[in-house]
Amino acid sequence: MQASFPAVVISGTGLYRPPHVITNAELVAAFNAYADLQNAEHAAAIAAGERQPLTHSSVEFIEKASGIKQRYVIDKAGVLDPARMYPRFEPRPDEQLSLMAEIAVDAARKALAQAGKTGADVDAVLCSSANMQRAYPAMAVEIQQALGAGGYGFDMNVACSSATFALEQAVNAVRTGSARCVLVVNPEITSAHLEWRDRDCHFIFGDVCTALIVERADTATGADQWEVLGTQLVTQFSSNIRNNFGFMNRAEDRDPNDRDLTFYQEGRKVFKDVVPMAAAHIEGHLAKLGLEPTQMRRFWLHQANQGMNQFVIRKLVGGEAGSEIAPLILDEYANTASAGSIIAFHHHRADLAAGDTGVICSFGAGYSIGSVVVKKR
Ligand code: CO8
Repeated sequence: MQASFPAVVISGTGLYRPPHVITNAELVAAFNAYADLQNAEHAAAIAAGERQPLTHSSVEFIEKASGIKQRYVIDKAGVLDPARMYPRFEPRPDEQLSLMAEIAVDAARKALAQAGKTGADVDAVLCSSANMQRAYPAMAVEIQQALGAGGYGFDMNVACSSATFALEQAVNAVRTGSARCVLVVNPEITSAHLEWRDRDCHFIFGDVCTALIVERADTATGADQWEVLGTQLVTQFSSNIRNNFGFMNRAEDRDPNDRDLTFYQEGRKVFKDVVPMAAAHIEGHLAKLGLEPTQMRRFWLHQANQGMNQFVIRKLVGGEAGSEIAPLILDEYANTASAGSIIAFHHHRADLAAGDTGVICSFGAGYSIGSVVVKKR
């Protein structure tokens, strides 16, 4: 006999958007100033053929290769300082809310307001992000306390798939009764893991935080409810997107500036791998639910690269990324790791009608792909 589970809905989303914008022109100017400084400092070694000069970046390349036009960041001055090239965050005392929890609480309050709930209604908090500010105590537990939530909280990391993987945990927790109302937050302070001094990737990421409320349909009172019809996750090991930063670095006598201690990738290989994997994953998931890609009103896809989404959506439905069927937000936000597909869902769902269906889908390091099929109630 098959167990019957209660219907589960996403009843609210929230977005924290940092106060500062860095345009591609500003980014490239800072990178080129940094490259000139480096080349001047190492002029003798370059002249002796012992070192390669750094080459300038270009706005045209960035827009053509990625579709990114700007990004939001929490600290702009540190990133654009050619003598620094990474953000500057003040350390906070243990008694003060940490930066990651602060942006998570901001996004969470907006999602709660949309769902017509307060922190006291929440009985599980999943803080799921590509990077955690500290090892412990869990960020989720700090966020739980700040919101006055009950139950339990834990952190998760599945890189750019952190949000969809957390959504599955949240849906299952509500379905099986271990929680009634779950807050999923994805604080992505990607500016701190990006190597802004590397021309190949300095344009990729932006900071943001998204939040989602997942609850039983019979407790939901918000005006905008999305029933979760199904979730499907897959992982397959690859080192093509990697960051070796970790708690053992000190014991390894590593230089904190070693290149592999921030984000690095084989971008071309990733691009080639993701398109067939993501399209097949979505198709397979929909088939299990007895649905066809062409029946979907919308695909809220991971936001890393315009061309990548173009290929995925053409393969699935013959449509265009950037159109109504697969909205793009990366021109404005850049790649915000796990938050990208959730930002797309946050900004681009109001025009759908009751009964309309769509797919939220992430693609990330791991590799990892997570899809969540939803239906407007
Ligand atoms: N300015 C000017 N020129 C540049 C610059 C720059 N900033 N950077 C590189 N170039 C030059 C290169 O030196 C190269 O020159 P040459 O041809 O003379 O050697 C030329 O431009 C082309 O360089 P690339 O081959 O590196 O450029 P690409 O066209 O591949 O574009 C991208 C680079 C945009 C990074 C692209 O590879 C990409 O987006 N790849 C997809 C991976 C991705 O999106 N990563 C983002 C982070 S990870 C993530 O979000 C998850 C992704 C999916 C995971 C998969 C799950 C299954």
